[in-house]
Amino acid sequence: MSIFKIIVTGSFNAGKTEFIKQISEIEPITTDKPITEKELKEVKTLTTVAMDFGRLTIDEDLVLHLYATPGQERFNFIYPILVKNALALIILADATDKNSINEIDSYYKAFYGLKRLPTVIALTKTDLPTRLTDNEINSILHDIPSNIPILKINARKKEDVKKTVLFALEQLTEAS
Ligand SMILES: Nc1nc2c(ncn2[C@@H]2O[C@H](COP(=O)(O)OP(=O)(O)OP(=O)(O)O)[C@@H](O)[C@H]2O)c(=O)[nH]1
Ligand SMILES: [Mg+2]
Repeated sequence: MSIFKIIVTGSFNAGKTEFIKQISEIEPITTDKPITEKELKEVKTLTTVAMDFGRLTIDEDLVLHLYATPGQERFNFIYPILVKNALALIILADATDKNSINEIDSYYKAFYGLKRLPTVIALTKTDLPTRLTDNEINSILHDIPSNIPILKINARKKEDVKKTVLFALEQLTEAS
C-alpha cells in the first residue's frame, strides 16, 4: 500500500482547516488556538498554529495523508517540516478577499523553493455573493503558469474538496 502526502496551504482564513475537515475519514487532528491579534479576532476566533492532518483512503493500494499549514506568516517555520516526502501541493485562497488571492504567488514561490511539487490552486468561498468577479480574479492570477489548474470551490462542500484532491492526484500522475 502506498501513502501519498499532500500539502494544503494558503493565506489566513482561506479555508484550509475546513478543507481537511470535509475530506478526512478520521476525525482530523487540528491545532487551532484562540487568535491573539485584535484585528484578526474580528475575522474569526480560532487559527491554526502548527498543522491540520486528515486521512483519505482512495482504494486498498492508495491512502492519502493531507496536511494543512497554518495561515499566519509567523508560523511558517513548519513549512520545511511538512514538505518532507510530500508529493503534491494545493494552494487555497479566499475568493472574497483580494489579499488572499494576491498571496497565492508567494505561497507558490515559498513551496517551490523548498520542493517542486505538482500544484493545484483552489479559490474557496465562491458560494458567497461577496466573491471577486472572474475578471478581477484573472487579472490577479495572470502570472500563474498555465499548466496549474485553478478551481473555484466551496470548501464546506465535500464533493468540491474531493474534486480538488483528485485534480492534485491527476497532476501527480501526469508529472511522474
Ligand atoms: N461559505 C464558505 N465558508 C467557508 C469556505 N471555506 C471556508 N469557510 C469558512 O471560513 C472560515 C475560516 O476557515 P478555516 O478553515 O478556519 O480557515 P484556515 O485557512 O484554516 O485559517 P487559518 O488556519 O487561521 O489560516 C470557517 O468558518 C470556514 O467554515 C467556503 O468555501 N465557503
Ligand atoms: Mg486553519
